[in-house]
Amino acid sequence: MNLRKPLSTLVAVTVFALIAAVNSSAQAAYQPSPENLKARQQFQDDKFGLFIHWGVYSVLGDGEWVLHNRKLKLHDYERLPNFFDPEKFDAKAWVALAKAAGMKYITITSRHHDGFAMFDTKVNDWNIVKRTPYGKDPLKLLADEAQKQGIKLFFYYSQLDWHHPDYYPRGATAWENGRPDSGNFNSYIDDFMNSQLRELLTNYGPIGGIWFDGMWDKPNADWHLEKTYALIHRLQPAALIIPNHHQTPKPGEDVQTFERDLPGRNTAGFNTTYVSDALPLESCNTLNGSWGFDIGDTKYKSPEEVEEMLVRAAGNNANLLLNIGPLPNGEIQEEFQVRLRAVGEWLSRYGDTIYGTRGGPLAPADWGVTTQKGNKIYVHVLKWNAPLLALPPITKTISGAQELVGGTKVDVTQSASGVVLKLPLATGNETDRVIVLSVN
Ligand code: FHN
Repeated sequence: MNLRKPLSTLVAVTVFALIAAVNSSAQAAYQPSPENLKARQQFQDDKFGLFIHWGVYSVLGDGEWVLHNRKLKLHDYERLPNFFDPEKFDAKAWVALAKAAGMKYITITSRHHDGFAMFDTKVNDWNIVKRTPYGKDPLKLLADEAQKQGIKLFFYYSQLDWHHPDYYPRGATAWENGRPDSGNFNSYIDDFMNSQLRELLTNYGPIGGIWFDGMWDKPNADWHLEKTYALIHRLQPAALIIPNHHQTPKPGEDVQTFERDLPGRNTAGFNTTYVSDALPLESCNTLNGSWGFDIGDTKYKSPEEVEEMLVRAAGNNANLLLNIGPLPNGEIQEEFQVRLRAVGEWLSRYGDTIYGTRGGPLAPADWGVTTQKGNKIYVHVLKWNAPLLALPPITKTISGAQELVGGTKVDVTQSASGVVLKLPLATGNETDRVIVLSVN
């Protein structure tokens, strides 16, 4: 008898079960406040957010990693803020654009891996107010405007820092950029980073939360997460902690996020395949191919592609956080605006099947996904041209089925072995044919 396969399978299953148990007990040790739990639900209802990568790197039009990718010395990079003068920045227009796109929250880089603060920090002078001719705090303007227009604002915060001397020992992305070969990592976190976070959680009104990134640079370091997370939850109990560390969720975290992937897929190669069944989920992606402004990137996704991403995210019980990189002068380029508005127009018709829903009863598949809300199941047919669609069994009894658009009745047969829908003819240009099932 060949014992090898069953044994290795057994080992894998046991290891997986152990990891899952450790994760869920770690999460269980953290008791979110009632405000936090409410904010999580609201976050899940919101479904669609605007991600913004904007910093002094935008001046070079070569993405937010330009400092690292060109292996620049810090004293050269430090010239950049002198050219950053976003005189066209209009917080009102940015927030209005997000709203026109049907987005319910904005997540903006308060600082990226270059460590440059896009806000008025008093902790050091490597920031927009002290170093640029602009001299103002765009995050404050944005926070006030977001508050006014009723949309939530989250701050992306890079834990990785290519500029601060105390980010030492350096991590996987280190290169010789002119920093001293010494530094105090504990002080970097406790004195510097936590003080900046305190500013972000104190000076900008109620914020949606903090979106962390960069821990993957030093995965084995002690990041004092407990202390940082407690600080955030103490200052604003409803603020959500969303860590992009690509690992299984840790105590104190409120949302599990996936970069350029639907939950559990890991086509990107750096995401975990573990998917929390307790936390809200989010998947982020770019509207072209870049996060920060890249002058040569014209790989814009069409509105239909974005709509499909959003629908597939919702069917996977996740939000979509869609990124744009504004220009250094503060404008959002026309190509982004046109696409975002088109998605918003589509959402004005299809939004009911997305906002406020949770992943539906059927596993997402190539043909499409399901979402659900109250006594409705929304069958989102994304890729299926045959007249009949056979689905796995649905436990609830279906009392009626109709097309979302037009309301035409749809023939449905339900049995213990599954559900068959007689689909309306595709017109050829619909992103998503939605069949609404009424269930008891
Ligand atoms: O290195 C960053 C990258 O620049 C960008 O901010 C993305 C957004 O999810 N996250 C990092 C890589 O994981």
